Amino acid sequence: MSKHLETTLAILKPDSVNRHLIGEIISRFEKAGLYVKALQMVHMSAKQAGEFYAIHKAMPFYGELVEYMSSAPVVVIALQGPDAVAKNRQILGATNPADAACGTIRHDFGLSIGENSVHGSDSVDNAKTELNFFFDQDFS
Ligand code: IDP
Ligand code: MG
Repeated sequence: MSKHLETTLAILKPDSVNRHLIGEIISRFEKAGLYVKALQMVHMSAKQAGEFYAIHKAMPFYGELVEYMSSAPVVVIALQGPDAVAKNRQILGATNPADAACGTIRHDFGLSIGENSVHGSDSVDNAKTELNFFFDQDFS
């Protein structure tokens, strides 16, 4: 099957920004053929972070996640490329850095299951919703 040009959302989480890994992580995306279409730095309020992660509201880690994601600025990026949604998830690796494959961002930089360096949309539909959360632009 041919590849689809897609746009997905990546968020460089506070642990990335605080450890000065912005450049290194964006470089990994660019080397993998995912291009930065839009980018902004945001310090989310707890309300915003709670809305963004509303899908996890019932999970035991929800409170911790919202507190963490609103603790410091993050870098929000619209990444575009062939099969960008799956590609981004592949480059990220498993949610828990301890389970992530060698060479993935979470393996190489993640500190814990919560502080796992980068968010990536998990489907084309969710990517659209998540991009709309931060950007006015239409990427389709
Ligand atoms: P994903 O980011 O790989 O899609 P999700 O299951 O959607 O993983 O969880 C969203 C985020 O919530 C994770 O990236 C991580 O930061 C946090 N998280 C997930 N599970 C746990 C946990 O068990 N403890 C603390 N934080 C968690
Ligand atoms: Mg997820």
